[in-house]
Amino acid sequence: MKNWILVSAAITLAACGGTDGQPDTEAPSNTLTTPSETLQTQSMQTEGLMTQTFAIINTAGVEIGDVTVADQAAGGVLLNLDVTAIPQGTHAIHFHTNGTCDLPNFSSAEGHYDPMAVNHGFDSTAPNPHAGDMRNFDAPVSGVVQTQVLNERVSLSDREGFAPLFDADNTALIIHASADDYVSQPTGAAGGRIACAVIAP
Ligand SMILES: [Cu+2]
Repeated sequence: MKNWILVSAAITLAACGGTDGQPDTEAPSNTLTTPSETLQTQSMQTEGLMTQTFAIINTAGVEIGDVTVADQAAGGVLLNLDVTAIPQGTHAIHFHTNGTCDLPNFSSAEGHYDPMAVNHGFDSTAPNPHAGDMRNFDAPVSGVVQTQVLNERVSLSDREGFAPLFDADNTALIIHASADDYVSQPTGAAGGRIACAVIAP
């Protein structure tokens, strides 16, 4: 009995599709799938914010934690930093240009991610800061750091108006030995590079 109802419904839809000149075989499926496809598209746009976690290594190549990068609805990304063995003190953290963490000094990541070619630092002369610039964080005696860092200028999902972290050569997250003074060009006098994460899809 159920089969009969389904078959008869299909025949009815096919007949409807044929009346406006469209092929009988395509019209019914279009009619049935269009509403759900529309809903899925809207859902993807609403939930288009990406979140991804990346491993962080030290200069010996040992994994010391990770960073979860999450697109924010208002724009930019929020970093959830979860690392160990960071020397006590204040440390600079930036996105750098190349998505590589070659040992032993991560110089392969090159300079700060700066697609707009502006000045480094929040306290420097405008236009500033680099897309990859972020506020320093503090490490306690234990070396265990669980903190959040905001970057209002970049995106994971290539959103218009925000520098894409996943560009042609991707990017790298670098933690430095010292604090960023937010003024010195082009690095903030942040010292050596002590940890690195490849930021790539
Ligand atoms: Cu840096």
